[in-house]
Amino acid sequence: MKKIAKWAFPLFLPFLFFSMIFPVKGQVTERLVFAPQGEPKTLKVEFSTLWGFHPLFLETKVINEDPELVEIKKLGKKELQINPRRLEGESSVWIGQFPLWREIKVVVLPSAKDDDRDGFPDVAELGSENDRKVFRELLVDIARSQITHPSPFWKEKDCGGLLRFAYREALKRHDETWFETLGGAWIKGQDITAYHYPRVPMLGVNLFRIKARGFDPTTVEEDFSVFASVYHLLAFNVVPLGKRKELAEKGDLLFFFQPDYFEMPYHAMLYQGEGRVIYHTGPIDGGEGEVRESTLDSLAQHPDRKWHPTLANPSFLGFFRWKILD
Ligand SMILES: [Ca+2]
Repeated sequence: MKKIAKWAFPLFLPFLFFSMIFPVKGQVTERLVFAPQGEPKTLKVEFSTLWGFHPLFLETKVINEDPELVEIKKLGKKELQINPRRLEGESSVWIGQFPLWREIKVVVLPSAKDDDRDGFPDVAELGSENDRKVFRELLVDIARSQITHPSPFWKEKDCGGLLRFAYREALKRHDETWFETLGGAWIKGQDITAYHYPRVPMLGVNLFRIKARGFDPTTVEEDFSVFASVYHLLAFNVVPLGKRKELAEKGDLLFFFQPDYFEMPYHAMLYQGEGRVIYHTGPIDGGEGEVRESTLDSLAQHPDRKWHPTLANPSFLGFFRWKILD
């Protein structure tokens, strides 16, 4: 008996020590279901030792497999808050205390809400003032960068093509890879926070609406497209602001309708703010044309009156705002 005690005692101490440090039991909810932008959920994380209490010293580790789907905040030692963002989808969150890991399946249901009835799902619109500001600045900066550093990835060289390109690029995450693919010199820009192309809530890569009807999640593939002509941009992707320049902000658009140019009767320009515009000329004399900057004042002096951005010109349809900004 004495002999046993002799070797058991030195073993018992480390056992006691480790049994207070490492968990043998971990309990968390297995599945959480959210609506997009729904209320965050707080959940208890219960890890316990052989003795039934919370392990000493060890921190609870969290691995979030898809931070674009949900955000996670630690609230003290035993609680987590899971907050759905804007995307719909499924992922896993792993909660661990060495050597135990527990998986929580997280499901964020799609949201077909279109409260402002503009045909765009509200989750794909830019809800925060800061995101709208960042998007407007990126849109203009990206369009302007095409004057000096045309991107090899911009293929559709016309006025609508410039707008679609700048719009798509502005919604991306602007990391180093992005700068490289854009080509040329670039000052590091900001990102919008709501989501990042190509993971646009409900729409994915089909950014532009091409059909007139209310938002229907079952017909997204038919109603939205990666391509939209200038007519489609005008008809389904923007809201009118009127013809007075005081109503327009950086990143808004100007549209013209000139039925004489029967192949391309609609023309669009991007408003840079402070009376300046930027646009692609469309094909000129058999060439592909170019990106140009101008001002509302000099357009108003254009020899062809149909380009005058004035109240009196019926070919000038006015200023317009992207629906995701409205
Ligand atoms: Ca909407």
